[in-house]
Amino acid sequence: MEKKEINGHLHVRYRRPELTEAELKEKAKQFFQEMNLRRTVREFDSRPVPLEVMENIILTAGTAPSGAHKEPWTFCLISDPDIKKKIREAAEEEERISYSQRMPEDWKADLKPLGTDWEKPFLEEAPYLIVVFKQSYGIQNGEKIQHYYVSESVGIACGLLIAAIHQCGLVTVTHTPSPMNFLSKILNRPENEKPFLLLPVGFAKEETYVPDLQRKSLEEILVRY
Ligand code: IYR
Repeated sequence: MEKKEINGHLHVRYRRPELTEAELKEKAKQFFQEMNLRRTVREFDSRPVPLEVMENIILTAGTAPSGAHKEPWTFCLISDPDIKKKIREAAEEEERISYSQRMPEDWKADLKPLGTDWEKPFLEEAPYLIVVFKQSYGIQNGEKIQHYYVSESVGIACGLLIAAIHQCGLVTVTHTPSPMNFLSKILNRPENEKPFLLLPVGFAKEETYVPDLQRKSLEEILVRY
């Protein structure tokens, strides 16, 4: 590998394949069409997923860019039915209060088309749960180390995680029970880690229906200068 010292730090030569214009257009279109098939799914099949697949999905999430390359994330992978049960029970307890007392009527009206409620059977039915934690700071040799743009970095990592889940034919739902501190307790996470996102992962149930949603058009999301 070609290496070079720049400002006293070793750098490695970086190259990407040179594509023709036609190949470039085709690749961009294909990737969009594939990602456009992604849907949030809340119903899971009991078919198991190999652990190796989950490990590669998490490795993919870990390729995300992060502030000063501090990689301020921890991914907890749960297959233990007892832990899944504990998480479901705690999440449903919070959600029951949210739906009955905390969420304003407007919010509940916005969720009507999605058909969500306080019940979260998917937290036990999916073969795996991934709980993503953001590290507000790091710990190295017992010393605190500064992390930067933590939510942005972990948010991007979750985007890659979701893309990786989708491209191997699996499904997920980005679940954010609120408040989420019960996850730190159940999973016994250290003080520097805060729960960020909970994602059940598995195959979609054989006959699954998702809301008939439309995405915004290019003209609605793109401003040309
Ligand atoms: N956290 C709740 C409510 C909820 C909120 C939004 I915004 C959603 O897009 C979906 C659900 C729940 O998980 O049901």
